[in-house]
Amino acid sequence: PPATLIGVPTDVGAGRLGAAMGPDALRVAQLGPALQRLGMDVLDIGNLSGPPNPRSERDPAAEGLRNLPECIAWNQLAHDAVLAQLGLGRIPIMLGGDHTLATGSISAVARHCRAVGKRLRVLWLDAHSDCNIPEISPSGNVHGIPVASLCGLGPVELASMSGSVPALEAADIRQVGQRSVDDGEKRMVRQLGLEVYDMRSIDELGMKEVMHRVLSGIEGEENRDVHLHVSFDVDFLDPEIAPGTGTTVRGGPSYREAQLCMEMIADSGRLSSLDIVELNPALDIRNQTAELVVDLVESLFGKSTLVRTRDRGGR
Ligand code: DIR
Ligand code: MN
Ligand code: MN
Ligand code: MN
Repeated sequence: PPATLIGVPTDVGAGRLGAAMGPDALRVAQLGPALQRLGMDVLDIGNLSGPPNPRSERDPAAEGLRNLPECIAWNQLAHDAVLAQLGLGRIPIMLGGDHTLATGSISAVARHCRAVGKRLRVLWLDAHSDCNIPEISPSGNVHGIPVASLCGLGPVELASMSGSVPALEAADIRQVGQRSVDDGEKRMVRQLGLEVYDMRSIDELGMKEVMHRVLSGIEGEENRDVHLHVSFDVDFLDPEIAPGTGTTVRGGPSYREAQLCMEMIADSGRLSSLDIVELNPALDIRNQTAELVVDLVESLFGKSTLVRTRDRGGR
């Protein structure tokens, strides 16, 4: 399938500076050529150009959400770029940039699905739940609210970006890997009815069973009308293997668990759009996190050690 790399160099939604350098770190780590080696047609359209970050990370938290106008502008740019690529029949791959951009990208995906009659499933791979709203956010950072925005809550400019509020139903989302959820956010997870496979679920069930559940109802011929979007926050990964991100939380998926997660998504055959977010080269060690992400994204697009049959033993 043809894919398009879209650089979204923004850190206006994050508490720390540096995620704006993420797109170039992924290019230095050879994301495009790696996907081409898998036989994919890959086009890199470069970076979107949006408003700069008006504040330093030492500024005190503003009233309400930090940099909201800039976040809205970046999301609109991401939305428009993703919608255009989907219209061309290509898989948009967002090179972030902080996680605020997912409101724009997924709003475009939701709009596209509505237009062409596809069902949407979103996998949210993240140490966090990202369903804060302005009233409960302890940080005021917009990268902590995209799930709530997509579910119709919070600033209307973000909540309405898909052309309909809410952009999607909480039932369309599956979250995997959570281990840091703010107090008010815990209530929001329940209120929205989000299906969350936190680290305890992964410990108890194993990554294989978690991914089996998360992908249920989208695999097979009868589900060819499903558009699967993966929103991959790099802090999903254990910080021992992925230090290059702004809000690390210990106790995340290991290298092998992350590989299995990606391989099982690839096996579903439904992956149709992707966000890679929160990579922060200023915090990385010799680009190792970017290189790890490229390795995992290769698996996400079907790289595997052996040629495997459709019947994946034990399922
Ligand atoms: C925190 C951190 N819950 C917040 N969120 C992050 O700022 O709302 N999400 N880092 O990925
Ligand atoms: Mn996130
Ligand atoms: Mn996160
Ligand atoms: Mn089954």
